[in-house]
Parts: sequence; C-alpha cells; structure tokens
Amino acid sequence: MRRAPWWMCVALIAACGSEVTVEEAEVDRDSGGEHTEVVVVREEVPAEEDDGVGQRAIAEMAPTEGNAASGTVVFTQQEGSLKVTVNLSGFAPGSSHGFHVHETGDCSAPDGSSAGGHYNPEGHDHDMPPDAPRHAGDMGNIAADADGNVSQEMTFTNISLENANAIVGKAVIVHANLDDGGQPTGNAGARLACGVIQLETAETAPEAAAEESASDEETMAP
Ligand SMILES: [Cu+2]
Ligand SMILES: [Zn+2]
Repeated sequence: MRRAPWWMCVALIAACGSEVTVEEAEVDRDSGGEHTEVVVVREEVPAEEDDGVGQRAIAEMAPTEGNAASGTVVFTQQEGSLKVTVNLSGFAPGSSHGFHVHETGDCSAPDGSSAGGHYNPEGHDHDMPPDAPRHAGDMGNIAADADGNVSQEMTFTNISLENANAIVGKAVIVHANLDDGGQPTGNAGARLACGVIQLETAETAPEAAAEESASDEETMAP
C-alpha cells in the first residue's frame, strides 16, 4: 500500500535529466491522490457584513425657512436594530418636537413639505414608539435641554439602513410641536428642520471631518 512520495518521483526523474520530468511527475502526483493540495481560496464574507452591521448613514439637518434648528442625525446599523444618535441645536429651551423619517428624500421646499408624509411602507397607522404597529418612520419625540440643544440616542428594531424598512434616501423631519400620537400624523405641526439620510462615506464620516478640523486647528495654532 505504501507509495513513494511524489517528490521522490521528481527527484529520480530529474536526476535522469529528462525534459518531461516535471509534467510526468505532476501527473503521477495528481493521479496518486497522495497530494491533493488543491488550495481553493474562498473569501468568506461574514454574515454581519451582509446586514450592514457597523455601517452608518447621516442626515445633515438644515433649518426650514424662518427657523434655526440644525445639526446631525446619525443612524448606525446594529445586529437587528438601528441606533439613532441625535445632535441638534437651535430649539426653544425645554421644548419637545415630533421626530420622524419622511418618505421622500427631498428637503428643497422652504417649509420642508417636499419630504412628503411619514415613511410608511407597511401601511400602518401613526403611533408612538415603542407601540406597534406604527409608521416605520415614527421615532417619537426629541427633547431640548435648557440651552435648546438636543443630545439623544434611541434604538429601533423596525427599521434598517438598507434592508427591512430601509431608511437610506428618505428624510428626517423635526417638527415644531410635540408628537402626541394622534391621527393621522401626531399633530406635530410645522417642519423646523429637514435632512436627507445618506450612507456615510470616507468623505462624510464625522471622524474624517474631526481630523480635518483638528489639523486645521494645529495649523492655526501659534
Ligand atoms: Cu414628521
Ligand atoms: Zn407617523
């Protein structure tokens, strides 16, 4: 049963000075089945990358006409949920404001009306999270502190960046009034700020921006 290792064949034939040695040796090796070192390299893509875990999207919030609220809303894809990090300013101290994803990624209208209605791909009624079912875009309210700033983090399991109830390409709207959960859209009133939700790239990443401004500061430092 014991077979000579393939390299012995190579060594022997090579020693004879034959021109066809290597080919013969290869055939011998392959048919012998002792060295089936056929290395198939498959790049296994981790399942989590398919879900976009770690991917972020950002809505740069700009005030509608006559208003002052602005800042960023960052969406971070997690395993089975979406984290929403809100950093806004320019509100009345201690005020609360309806906060939704609207169906159209268009903030061009002076009053934000171009963003359309609440994002509602499943055809549900309006409601307050965590109540379900509700519009996919119903994110409840945000609350300003005594300085009129909002620094808030929330997590939703019913929306994602690009999979179920995908929000990329939609718009975030902050309203003038509290969302009271009433029909059809929470009685939240006028639109104070609007931002289109865009997948983060190397250029738009806050880290990159921070690094840039940091180096700017360095340059300006005496
Ligand atoms: Cu809204
Ligand atoms: Zn709604």
